Amino acid sequence: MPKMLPELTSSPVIHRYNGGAPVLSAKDIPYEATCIFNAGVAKYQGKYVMAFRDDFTHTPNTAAFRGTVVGVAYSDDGIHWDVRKTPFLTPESMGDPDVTRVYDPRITVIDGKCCLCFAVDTRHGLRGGIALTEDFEKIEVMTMSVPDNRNMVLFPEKIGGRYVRLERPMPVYSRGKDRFDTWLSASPDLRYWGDSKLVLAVEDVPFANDKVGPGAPPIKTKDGWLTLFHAVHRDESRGKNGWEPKWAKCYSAGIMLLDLEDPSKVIGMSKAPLLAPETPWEADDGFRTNVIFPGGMILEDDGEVKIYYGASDTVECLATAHVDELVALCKDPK
Ligand code: M1P
Repeated sequence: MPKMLPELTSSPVIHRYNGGAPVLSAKDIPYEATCIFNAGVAKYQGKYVMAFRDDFTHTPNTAAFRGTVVGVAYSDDGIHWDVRKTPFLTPESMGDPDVTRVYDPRITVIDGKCCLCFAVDTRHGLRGGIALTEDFEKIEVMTMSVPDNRNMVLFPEKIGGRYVRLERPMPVYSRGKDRFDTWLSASPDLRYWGDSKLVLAVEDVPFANDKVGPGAPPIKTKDGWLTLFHAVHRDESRGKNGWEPKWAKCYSAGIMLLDLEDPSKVIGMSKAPLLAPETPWEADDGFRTNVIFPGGMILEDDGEVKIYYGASDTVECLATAHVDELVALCKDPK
């Protein structure tokens, strides 16, 4: 039986932009769109850039999705977005007939180069992809993992001379169904990955009983790599929560600090969620309610951290906190 938890709440250090109202949703998209969520966001070439997931269906409020694409939007302030007129990534644009879906993009700028991580469904399993792009029109795929693996995020600089990524492999036989942990791998060139190490296991997180996976690309602080993760709690008594007959999971965002030189070492972690589903967009309306899925984290010059997250697999929202308060949460032993 899954461990039962009281309803989760967000940390008091979190401020939701505009009371939690979305910064991007289907009404903003100039092509077919039903659910806009799980975006990656970065500052690139003087603007904020967002790559977002778009799941579309002809019939609102049903889970009968017809397809998924990744779109792109630009912003001067990280709040108001101009959406490019055509999608960026589609299954067809991946150039591999085995690919059926591409989604959940993350963006990391490394040495001025824009690196994307994304999940790829194929007819032979779920793969994690990493690609370079200069213009968010063309991509150069650097690597595709073996199945099943996804939720990859890249650190924004080489560590010990190597690129480093966090990832969430999905070992269904050996670990028990849907019990997945966060791992780390390193690469000399973004193509060849290895030296894999376990970083964070489900049982290390008091508010998860199902799986934990990487959120946004980490940001560097003097105390360590500040890192968001998604934490999933399953409770079969939850029943209908959204458009499906049953949805028993609750996704919240956790935060931890990883060692600057060896980021496989967790050196601090908040014992409570940073962001838990509370507002109507997060807990009441949408495809799968009770889902917070963080994918973007930007440190501003004044210490504000912008945190972008998908809410209820339906809209994209923004919350902020001060970097010192986030670090303090990770160091608090309570
Ligand atoms: O519906 C919640 C999430 O479900 C999937 O994630 P996971 O790998 O945890 O099963 C993904 O489709 C994710 O995008 C989605 O938010």
